[in-house]
Formats: sequence, structure tokens, C-alpha cells
Amino acid sequence: MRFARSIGLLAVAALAATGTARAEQVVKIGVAISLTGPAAVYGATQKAGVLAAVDHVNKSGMLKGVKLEAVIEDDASTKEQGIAVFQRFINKDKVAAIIGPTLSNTATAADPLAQAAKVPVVAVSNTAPKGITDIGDYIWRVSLTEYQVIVPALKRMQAKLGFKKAALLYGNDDAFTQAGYAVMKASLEDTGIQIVGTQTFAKPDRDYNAQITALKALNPDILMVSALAENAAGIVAQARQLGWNVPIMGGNGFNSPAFIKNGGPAAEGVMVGTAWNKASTDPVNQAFIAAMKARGSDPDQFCAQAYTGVLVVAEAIRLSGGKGSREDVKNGFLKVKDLPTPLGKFSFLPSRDGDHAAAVQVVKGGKFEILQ
Ligand code: 1QQ
Repeated sequence: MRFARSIGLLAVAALAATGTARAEQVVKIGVAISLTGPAAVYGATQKAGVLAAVDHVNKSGMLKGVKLEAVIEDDASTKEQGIAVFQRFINKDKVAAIIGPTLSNTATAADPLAQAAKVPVVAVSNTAPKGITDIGDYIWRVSLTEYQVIVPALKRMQAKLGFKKAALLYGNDDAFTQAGYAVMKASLEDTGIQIVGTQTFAKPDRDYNAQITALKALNPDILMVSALAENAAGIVAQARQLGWNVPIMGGNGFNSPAFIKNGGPAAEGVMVGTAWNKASTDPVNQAFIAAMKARGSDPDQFCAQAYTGVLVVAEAIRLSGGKGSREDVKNGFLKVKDLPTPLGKFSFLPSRDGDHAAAVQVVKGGKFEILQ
């Protein structure tokens, strides 16, 4: 009886507290991600990361009086749909900030609209070094560029495996796969590895036998591939089917578990530089992994980056004194420093690109394993 009465009193007290609290301001974040098309494998885990982070921020009480709301729309992996979604976010939903789009290719077309409308954008998976944050001062990014990831990854693997000759294979119809190729070429040249051959393909291609046969005949010590996940899986599967056991290193497109699933046993041993050290024992990373597992998802790099994107927007609002206009968010980004995130302590570089450590992972037993 006494117990029941005190519960009742507590409930009244809680009601009174909410009654007197100032009205909650809802801050909308537009999230443009690929839920269909060739980048859908990345968008699925990005969505899970965004929803988990919004929940985390709202429950933490870190933004007193502010509630975040994610408005998630499919950019369909295309420039056209990316533009349409950005227009809706800017003019109809009147979001305070935009997270996305998934592909650099889409960002090159959609981000200029946000820049012109002075709506801050946080890229969480765009890795083309050029053509993203240099669009203007409203475009920021959490994702490390291919330059920031591939250069140290190749140096590390070169020191371990001593490559002398390399072959390159890349998609020539996408801003990310082209940029990844340019970084691979430059970092091979810088590392003193000779490039013996280069071949290309396009996103709709499913048969890479001609390109693989031509490169195999040149007998390189390493094959570097810049491709989105579906092409990547087909390429490694066909290379192994042709009996070619050369070490393979991929670019960011390989960082999805979908690459491993679709590549099957052929994916074993494939190396890739990554922006997320999933093995990090940092409590923020461990809490992130536990939170995702509790929600029924096994997180990947894209999930960790999307989660971090929301944390960065929340931190910008907090640093602006809990105000959530477009200008407040943009000005808050200028002050974000050493923010604890699943990616490590996060800060922006003066170029508005992300700044944190990169890692290397290798496919082992059907999973990514961080190279220690
Ligand atoms: C980009 C990428 C893709 C591989 C992942 C979304 O890095 O388009 O920049």
C-alpha cells in the first residue's frame, strides 16, 4: 500500500516536472541515404546507425530542451534522386542539417544545393578526396577520404608483404571509384611499387574475365581494386575462379559485410583500409557496438560513421548553447574538438574533413578482422 502510494507520488512529481519544463524544440536532421540502387548495402547500416544515435542523444539529456528528429529519405544511389531529396529537405522539411548522401557521386550533384541554401551537410560515407568539402563552407565530413585511409594502409601492407609490382582495376563511371583509383595510383608510385597494368569496368558490368585475364598475365604482386561492394564481390570471385591467388587490396567500397557475403570464400584474405577500428576497446566504441547489437544489428564501418555524424550534429547544437538553427549547427561545427565517438576522438580539419586514426582490416573466417 505504502509502496503503491509512493509510486503514485513519483508519477505525479514526474508529470509536474514535465509540465513546468520549457517546451521541447524539435530539430530536424535530413538523412539522404541509399536505400535502393548499387549503394543500398551501405545505406541499410547507415540508417540503423542514425536511428540508434538519435535515440541515444535524445535519451541522454545532453541537449536540454532539444529533441532530434531524423527525416530519412532514399537517395536511390543516383544524382537525380539525391538532388530531389535535398530540395525536399531544404524547402519542405526545413531541416537544420543534412546527413549524407551515401555516394560521393551523388554528393557532387546534391551538395551544391545545400551550399547555395546555407544548409549544413555532414558527409558520413563520401571518400572522394576532392569535390566534396571543397564545394563550400557548409559542407563538412566525418568520413575519412581514400587518401587518408589508403596511403597508410598500403604503406603498412607493403612493409609486411614487400610488393614490387601492382595491377589496378577500377570503375570508370563513378566519382568515388575514379577518385579511389587516383589515390591508389599515387600511393603506389609514392611507395615505389611499379604499376604494370590498369583495367576498368562500369557499375552495370558483371563479367570481369577479360580485365582479370589481362592483368593476371602481367604477374603483379598485388591487385588494387576501386569498386562498390557488388562489383567488388564479383571481381574477387572471378579472379579466384580463374585460379589467380594474388593478394588483393580494395578501397572503401569493400568495407561492407555485403562484400564478404557475396564474395564468399573468394573474399578470404582481402585487405582494406578502414575508418573504423571495430576492435577498439575504447568504451565509447564498445558501448556503440553493444547498443547496436541490442537493437539487432551487427554494425559495420558505415553504421559507425553514420552514428558519429549524428553525434557531431548534436555536439554542434550543444556548443551553440542548445540552439538548432542552420547557422547554429554550422557555427557549432567550428567548435567540435576531440569529441568521443565510435571512430575515436573526433575533430574537423581546417578543410572541414574528418580527423581521426585509420586502420587496416583483412577478411578472415567470413568476417573483417582488424590488423593489430
Ligand atoms: C563514396 C564511398 C562509397 C564506397 C561508400 C558509400 O566511399 O562514394 O565516397
